[in-house]
Amino acid sequence: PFLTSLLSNPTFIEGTCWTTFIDDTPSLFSLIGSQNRAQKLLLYLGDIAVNGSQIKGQIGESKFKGDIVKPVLKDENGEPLDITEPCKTGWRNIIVNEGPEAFAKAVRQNKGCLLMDTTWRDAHQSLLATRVRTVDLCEIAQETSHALSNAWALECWGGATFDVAMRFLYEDPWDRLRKMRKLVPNIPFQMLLRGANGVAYSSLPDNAIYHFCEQAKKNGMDIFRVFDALNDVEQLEVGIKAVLKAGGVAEGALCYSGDMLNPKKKYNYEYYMGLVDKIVGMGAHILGIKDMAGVLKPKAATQLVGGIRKKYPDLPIHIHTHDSAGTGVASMVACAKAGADAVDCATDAMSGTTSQPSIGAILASLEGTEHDPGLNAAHVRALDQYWAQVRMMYSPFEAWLTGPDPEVYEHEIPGGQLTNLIFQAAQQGLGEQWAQTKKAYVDANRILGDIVKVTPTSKVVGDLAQFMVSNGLTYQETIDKAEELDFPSSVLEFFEGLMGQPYGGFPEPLRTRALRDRRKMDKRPGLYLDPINFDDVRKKLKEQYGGCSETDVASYVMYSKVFEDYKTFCAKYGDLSVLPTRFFLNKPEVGEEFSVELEKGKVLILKLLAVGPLSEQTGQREVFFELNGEMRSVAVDDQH
Ligand code: 3PY
Ligand code: ZN
Repeated sequence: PFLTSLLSNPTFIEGTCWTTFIDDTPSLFSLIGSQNRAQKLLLYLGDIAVNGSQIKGQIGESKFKGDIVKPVLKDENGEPLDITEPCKTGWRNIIVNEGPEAFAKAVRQNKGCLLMDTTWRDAHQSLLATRVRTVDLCEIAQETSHALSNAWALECWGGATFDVAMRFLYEDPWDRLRKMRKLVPNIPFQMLLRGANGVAYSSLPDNAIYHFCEQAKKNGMDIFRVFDALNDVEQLEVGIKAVLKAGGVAEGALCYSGDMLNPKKKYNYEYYMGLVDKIVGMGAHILGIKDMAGVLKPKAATQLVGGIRKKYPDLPIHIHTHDSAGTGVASMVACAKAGADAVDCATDAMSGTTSQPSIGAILASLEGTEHDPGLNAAHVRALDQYWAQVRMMYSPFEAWLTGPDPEVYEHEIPGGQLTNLIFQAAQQGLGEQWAQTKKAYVDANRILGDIVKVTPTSKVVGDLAQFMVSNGLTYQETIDKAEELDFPSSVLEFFEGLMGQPYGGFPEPLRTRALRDRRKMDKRPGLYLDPINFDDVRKKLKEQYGGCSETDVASYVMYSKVFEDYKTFCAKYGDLSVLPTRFFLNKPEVGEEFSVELEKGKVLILKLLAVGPLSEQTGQREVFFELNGEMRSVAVDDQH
């Protein structure tokens, strides 16, 4: 290819080239680069053609096979809206031009209750195992920038999306953030930060959290919802301080658990109000209430939001919930009426059950009231037409939940985890075991001291529940035999104190019995960890990969092994984020033509021609493609 490129170069043909010609003509190499990329892409497509998709968690093929039809936004005269450029008006302008405090002030002055759309993060994390890819977000980004221009924010990053992007989708999460930002300059972006855990599952050194927030802010993030899975304020403070230092909008969130109106439950109104005081004292710009399991009923919501509003008239309040029990819309409407400034919801096709409540239903419920969110319902519906198709495309990751789970008030399993556990039970064909797991989850939570359950502590409870079911252990037996049992590692890490300190302390003597001679930390874990030496990390990555960006450094610090595996995958298959999802997840039909835009203006027209016979000697098959009109082939190991 290099020779072809050289021989067809006009300067070379003219004969006017001189000795620096090769150095001065980088396009020669870019051609080789794209030829290489094309070959790597064919290798991936060939692999799928022979072996099927290898994406973890995928069951079968997509139910949606055609091309996605893009919606058309119409103006008030029914004419198509010009969306060739992203919309320029929106709440982000205040954050960018005047800063976080001005944003907090402005949203307090706003009359209606604003909406945050979680479709780009929590909705797909809760319904589709976090598998929605960057291309599918970017494809609707420009329309979204217009349709949701008056939204509080798009929740689009952080939580599980960070590691899943690299781990299962072979994408760079930072690249996703930059691409989305370019297409949506007007709506604030919000992310989920797990306090001192960053976007990981246990604590990191403090300087890792500071570095991460600085990079997130620089690459386009605006609002950081910071929580700690045990509501441990010291852990929470690490995250809030890091966001403030980075110049972001800090939304300090309390995690709502149990039922504060039930006197038998551990977490009551006074407990939550105490947390609010501490969060405000840390300098958070916004107060978040994070109802991760969807157990905040309307009456409790009214009292809690009302109480906070009365005590802190200038504090913006933002509520997050899940619709697991089907009460999400009623609760969010109650929050709006009680004085919340913003509530969370998701596009209809990606809402309900373990996801957020429906945006359409909340809009209709608040329409014409003093809490009207100020969005164009027709435009919101237009976006939903797109998402209905995308959801079908990701059908291989569905847990096929059929309706609300009224038992959520008992087991308190967070939305995302509930889907995961159902998915696992269904995959193993263990319908009856699912009921057992839910019951064991309740027992496991009691054994651990009725803790707040959300990533990562929800995993501790889930792991203990599955451990009890698979070993046939009752509540009492688990406690009595603690000294002999080999508890799951997450349970031991929790007992060690690696996830912070639970409210009311660890259950004793269980903790001591389970830990045996392992350490016990009674202060926040960050105080025991050595700071990251960033220069060492930069040097290591440069040596290993010939170069590294500051966001690579942040990825490596958060998830070293996942980052290395991702780089190994890219070295083999290239950057697959440009491949349409249909062909990322499914084998192309023989003879069907499709295109992939490697980068702006570099489009490959592809066609699968045939899959060759199995070679007994090599165990491989040759797969034939047409690439921009030329025949190409790749040899693929047959894994059957
Ligand atoms: C996460 O931590 O990813 C969550 O969504 C918790 O609710
Ligand atoms: Zn959530």
